[in-house]
Amino acid sequence: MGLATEVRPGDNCAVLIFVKVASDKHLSAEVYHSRVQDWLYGVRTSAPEKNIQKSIHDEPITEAERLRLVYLMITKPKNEGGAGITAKKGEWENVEAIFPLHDHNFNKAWIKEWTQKYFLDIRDLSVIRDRFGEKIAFYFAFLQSYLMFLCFPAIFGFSCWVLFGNYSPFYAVVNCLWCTIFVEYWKKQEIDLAFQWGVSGINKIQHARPEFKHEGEVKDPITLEPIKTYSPFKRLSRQLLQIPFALLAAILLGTLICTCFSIEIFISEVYSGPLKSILVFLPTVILTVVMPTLTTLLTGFANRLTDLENYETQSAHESSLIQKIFVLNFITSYMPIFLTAFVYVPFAGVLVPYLDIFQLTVRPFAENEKQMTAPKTGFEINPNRLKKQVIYFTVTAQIVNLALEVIVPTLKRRVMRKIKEVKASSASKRGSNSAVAQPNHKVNDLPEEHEFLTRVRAEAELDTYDVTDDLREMVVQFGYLSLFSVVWPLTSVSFFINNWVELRSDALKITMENQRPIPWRADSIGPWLESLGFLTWLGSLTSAAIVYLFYGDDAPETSPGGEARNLKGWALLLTIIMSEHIFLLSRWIVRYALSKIDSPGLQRQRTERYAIRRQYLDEALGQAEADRFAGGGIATGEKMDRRSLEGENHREMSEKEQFEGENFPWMVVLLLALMEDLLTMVQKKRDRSPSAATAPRRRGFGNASRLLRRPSRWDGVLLLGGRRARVWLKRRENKAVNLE
Ligand SMILES: [Ca+2]
Repeated sequence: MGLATEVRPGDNCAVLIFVKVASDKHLSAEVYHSRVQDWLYGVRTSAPEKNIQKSIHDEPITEAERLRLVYLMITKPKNEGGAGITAKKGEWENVEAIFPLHDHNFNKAWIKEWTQKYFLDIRDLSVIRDRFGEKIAFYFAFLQSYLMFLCFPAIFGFSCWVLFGNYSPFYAVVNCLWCTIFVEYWKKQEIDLAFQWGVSGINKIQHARPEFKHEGEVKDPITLEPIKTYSPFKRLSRQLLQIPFALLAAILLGTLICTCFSIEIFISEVYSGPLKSILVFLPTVILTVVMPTLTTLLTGFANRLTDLENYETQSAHESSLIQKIFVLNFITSYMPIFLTAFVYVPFAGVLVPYLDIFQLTVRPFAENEKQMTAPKTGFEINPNRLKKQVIYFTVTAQIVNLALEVIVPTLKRRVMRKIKEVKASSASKRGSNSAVAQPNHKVNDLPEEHEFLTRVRAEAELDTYDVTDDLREMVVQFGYLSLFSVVWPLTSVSFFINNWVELRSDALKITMENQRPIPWRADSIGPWLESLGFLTWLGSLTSAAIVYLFYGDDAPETSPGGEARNLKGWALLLTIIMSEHIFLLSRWIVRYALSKIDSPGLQRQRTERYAIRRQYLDEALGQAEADRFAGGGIATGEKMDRRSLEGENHREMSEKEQFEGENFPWMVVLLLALMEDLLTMVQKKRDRSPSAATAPRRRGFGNASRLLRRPSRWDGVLLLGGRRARVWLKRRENKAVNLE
């Protein structure tokens, strides 16, 4: 395979196998091969240099590229030229993990640099890209853009909070608009970064899933290679299982949340017996114990379901899993607030008396009946509950998350290491009579290797890093901003501070808490973009509903004041629908406005395309003619929007549009003349240099042949040769055009 290996003992009877590429030449060949593949799949606009050495010299191999290719060499199936090692699966189940090693000097410098600056710029991002791959770089780019975008709502939210208080309609409108602008901006930014990093359309290069089970094999009609197939109907029927899965998750999690919720209300607002101060924490305890267990269970179930769907490629598998994870997170994160806002506050007066069922459970604690029954007439809804809950989720929960993410794993690791040291020392004390005693590395290691090996053994103990978790965290957080921040406008201030820390703590997490991740490539943040769009849309509905329900709590005559008896269903519905339509309209406007803005990635793309056109035309027509064609007509077709970036179709379309119109006979003449010019020039050129014959010929016809795709009325004309066309035109006595 071209890989060199070294073997050393690891901890716990494990073996460490160090792998590297046997020679620089081999690595260059692999990198070159991958770059050519990128070009063939249209990921790169220009082909790499013919000479391998020169190509590598002009565009040095990044560390991410090298690590990724080595990883692929180890894991690719044997028929694709890899070693076919699949960790923990099949005949390789004894392989625990395959991971690259951290570059500690770089990590230290990197973290130090970050602590000294406030915001990251594009250069910092490209450093991440070169080290950890585009997939992780996209996460940091997203987090960075999100952080920058939070500046405005943080300031605006603060002033709104001071001036208008909570539930301000003005804040709701601006916030909703701001979320829309952010999502649309990020969509554009994502495309732009993909171009700058040369990964646009990377999804076309798929990595096969080793776990994929095929049903049959067919031959590809073009390449004649065997393709493994799986019945799409079977997959669809399994994908449909997602619906009962989502329902099941909603019911399970919903029941849990509802139960805890009602217990909490019962205890805090109805019950007045003994132990009240302790019992108040009961729902929190139930939630913290049962919720993670249930979530883990359901996530495992989602994993199994996605495995069952049996996708051919890694990316399809991943995006299907992400959709399920989003559904789970949506329920666990937002359901409590939804319940408070849309069930408890409007309907509590109706529902609370039914909470009497909990009397049975608290009966042993109560001294007399009076303490357990609700004072039905005097019951009052606690309007602060919603605000308290939002504050809990946007401040407390964020801090807890941060602690769970960074501090707890560090402590855990420290404790584990301590335990291991104690064990090892006691084992060595017991001496040689203990057969299972660990081999003492300190004795066996070569002195010059000892430090390095200790480091590697420590890294082998670490967890693997999954960027999906971090992205999920941010998307869920964005959801609170878009859905509920109208309840408490300071939400974005809290998020701004949290994310500033998050940006650094996540960098720290990758470098210290986890094994170095495989630097995968990606051209976006994946299906999370759709989740963001969905949350923004939903935000336009919930914000409107919340404002309608709660605005002007101080003046009950003018608003429904959040109580069921004052609610008018039709008015609520109208508010929501109006707000949604305004949202759709403003999203359209934002999209249109953003499509007019140029960006560095697009410029680079355009420059590259122009250079390619120039090169071809130069070869075909010579300097002067190339000047004429390379700019001119074609460039007007290059309006930069999403469509044109996603394919070449747009240019063709706009060229077609150019030839539409009443004066088409004139156009025909011009084009036929042009074609003939080209033909003669190509002919001359071919006579002079036989080697350049094929390329210019194809290129020379390029412009004209596209016209052939026009409707049938053109065919008659174009089938004629140049001379006969002239005769035909003369017959029509079109004297206005001078053909000679
Ligand atoms: Ca994080």
